[in-house]
Amino acid sequence: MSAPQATYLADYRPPAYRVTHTELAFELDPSATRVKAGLQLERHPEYEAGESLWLDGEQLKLLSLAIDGRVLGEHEYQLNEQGLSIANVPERFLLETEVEISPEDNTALEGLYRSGSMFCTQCEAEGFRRITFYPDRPDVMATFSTTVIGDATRDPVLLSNGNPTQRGELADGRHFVTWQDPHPKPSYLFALVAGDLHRVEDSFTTMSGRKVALEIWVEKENLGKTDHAMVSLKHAMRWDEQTYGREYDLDLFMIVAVNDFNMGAMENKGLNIFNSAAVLAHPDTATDAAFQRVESIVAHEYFHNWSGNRVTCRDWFQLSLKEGFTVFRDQSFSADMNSAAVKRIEDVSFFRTAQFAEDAGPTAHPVRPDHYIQIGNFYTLTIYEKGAELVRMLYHLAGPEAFRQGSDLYFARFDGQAVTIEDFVDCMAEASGQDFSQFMRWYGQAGTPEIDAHGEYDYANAEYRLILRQRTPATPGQLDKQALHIPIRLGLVGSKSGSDLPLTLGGQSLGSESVIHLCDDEQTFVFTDVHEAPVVSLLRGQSAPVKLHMPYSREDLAFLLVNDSDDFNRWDAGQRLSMLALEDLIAAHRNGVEKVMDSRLSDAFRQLLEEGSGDKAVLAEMLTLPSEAYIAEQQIRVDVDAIHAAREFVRQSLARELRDLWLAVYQANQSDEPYAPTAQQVGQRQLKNVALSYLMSQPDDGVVALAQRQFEAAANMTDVRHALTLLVHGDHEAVSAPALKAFGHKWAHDPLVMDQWFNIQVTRPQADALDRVRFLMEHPAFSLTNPNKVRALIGGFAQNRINFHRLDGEGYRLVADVVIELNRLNPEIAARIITPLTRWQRFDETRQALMKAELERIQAQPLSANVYEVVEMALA
Ligand code: B3K
Ligand code: ZN
Repeated sequence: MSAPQATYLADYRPPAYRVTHTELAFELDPSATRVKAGLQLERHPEYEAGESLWLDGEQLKLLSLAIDGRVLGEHEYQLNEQGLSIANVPERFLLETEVEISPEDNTALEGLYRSGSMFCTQCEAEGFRRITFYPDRPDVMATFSTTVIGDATRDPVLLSNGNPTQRGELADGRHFVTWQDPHPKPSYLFALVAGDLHRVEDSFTTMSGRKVALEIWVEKENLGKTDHAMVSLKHAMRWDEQTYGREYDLDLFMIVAVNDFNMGAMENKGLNIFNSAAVLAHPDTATDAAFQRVESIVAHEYFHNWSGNRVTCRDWFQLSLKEGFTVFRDQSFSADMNSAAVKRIEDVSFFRTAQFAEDAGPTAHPVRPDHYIQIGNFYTLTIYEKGAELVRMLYHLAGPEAFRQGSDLYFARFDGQAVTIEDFVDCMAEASGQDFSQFMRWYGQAGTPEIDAHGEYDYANAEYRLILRQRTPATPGQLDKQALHIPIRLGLVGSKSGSDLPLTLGGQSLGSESVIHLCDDEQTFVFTDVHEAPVVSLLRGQSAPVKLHMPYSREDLAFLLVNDSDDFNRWDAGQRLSMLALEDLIAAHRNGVEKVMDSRLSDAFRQLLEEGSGDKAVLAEMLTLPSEAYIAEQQIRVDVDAIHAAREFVRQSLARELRDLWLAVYQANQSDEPYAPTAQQVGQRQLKNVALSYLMSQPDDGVVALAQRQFEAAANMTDVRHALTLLVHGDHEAVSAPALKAFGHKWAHDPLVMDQWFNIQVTRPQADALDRVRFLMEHPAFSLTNPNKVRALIGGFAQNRINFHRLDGEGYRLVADVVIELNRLNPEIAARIITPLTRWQRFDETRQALMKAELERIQAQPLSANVYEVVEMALA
């Protein structure tokens, strides 16, 4: 096998031929689907006559090929594994092809495939080339007309993009529907779904008074689980009108739920296809977190209709143009629908853990990479989450009004076009009158910038000097980094008054909170007229995706935890205070010294519990310790065992010392209100369950009985699952074994609940977790071809830090075995499941050697381009 080739941003050239219109006809059959395509092609003015035509095509059986009605002989074109080239083509012509494909053999879940008895598609990024020969690149935008022919009994429902214009019966029990999509789109937004589906209908009246039909299509047994997605969709449609002035543009918007799906969902024009886990929700089967995920993903895909579909990417290097912007949009939407502070805390703790780790590892890449082997590997946290942080910084730099003007300009200027990240940022610069040229470096430079901060208060002159230094660590292929434009939102909190002091900088009054701009390697900011010793509250709301090093004392942190006017920074102060205590305990564990709990941390927690707080969800977040993964991210050399031991020690100390308070909180937050996923209810459940977690880390019979009662009596999955998890993750076999069994029995028919059942078992800290994974892989509800199952069981296990990192290497071996198996079946999922192994350099020598050996074992196999690329990067 020859090594897969890289594609470079610098090599971009416009397509030689554009498609102005595409006519498709599918004759569906599980093993032999026929696809006829008619493409109206036209030479791009930049190219000379005689330029040959290239069409992408993979795993297609070519049956016929004609130009302007004339069938081409075999010598008139060249066919290889990647596609088809034709040398002498006219300036404008009709190309007709017919191919055969086999959906049932498609386990990669890209192109046209089967999920259960349905036919469905996934074309982003390069799946359309597995359906027909086509210039499968986002800068080729065409109108589509699609006729789907299926068996009337097997496929009563036949869907594609746009509006249905014709339907009818055919001979042999077949029928057809023709769909017209009037909006020019790239091939990656094409979709087709067929099967025995049932619809839930609603409608939405747009701001200009047009009535849009809304349909959610599911398999019959899921008909009761669509309400939340429908409500979320209508909220998202209204929000996009109010916030961005964007109105929906077809008469019909459809969502389909599919069980086998590589990602969360896909924004195909007018026909979004969803992983069933990202659209179905019912209080009995889905947790609060799942409800919130449905709301945000439904919104995300809907928002793509403008940020991605109407205005799309010129090439896949610009992926963050649509993803970063759309994540920012869905985050803002969720913040408006729920508690904004909690949403920010959740998003930041996620990206500080997972995206920072990616940016510090061997697969680190810029938000706009300059090369890739498999674009499917670049749907990453960096493209999505860091990309969203860059848009968030632009939003704050421009200010809300100019940002809105910039986005209006962007949508108006580039509607129907495929554009670049510069085009977007230029609109923001134009609308705000600001210069974002230095800011653009964020898109080209990988790695998380680190800021070393230091403050001095000069009492005599009433001055506070803040010294900031920035550095971005070297990343693979990028050794030297340039200074970035880093906006830092801050306040000075009076150490006596506990309130924000007025800020004066360079003689200018800035109010009680401001943003300073760190653009050089080092800068000093002198605040004058500071008449009280301040504690600086830096990087409020995580105003930039950076690591901030500030030598806060524990007293300062305890002070900010109580007094900061910014909820996010109160939470962050608590996290920092916990980290200081944890670092001491990690050192003690390593040195074999007795562990002593930091009383300042217990006091801070006691104060939080006694005072309560307006927002229960914020309080719950403040009472939650940094995760083991986050703690690991703060260490140069990760000590898996010491981290686990230290964190457990803190949890148990807090449980013991504050037992009565936890119990009081647990009892005060019971409720018999009917379930609703409102911010208020979610916060209350979260707080109650945090209290139960602490109680269960120092359990007695009474506490175990509480958890057992919650498991048995709760009327919603959030509480049931939480109680079951605590029972299974503790040593309460006598209670947990029957509970687990009863749960598995009760929900055996529901794949999404069984995923949770798998996940709970393989994330338990006990040493038998690995045996359970092996055992559960044989369970009838498990399947290696279903990505949700693989994520729940194998992905879940890889998050189980102490067991995945077992010193006998068996955890690594198990994951590598699965990668090798999945490499054949589903390369995209294989390349994702391998991620934890790629972080080998962060661990001790023994673990490094074990992880590396597994990567080398994978490398020695015949590999898909996806897995090949990741393994090469990891071992480079
Ligand atoms: N745009 C899709 C990504 C699908 C890519 C799969 N290889 C999901 C989303 O971001 O909305
Ligand atoms: Zn997206």
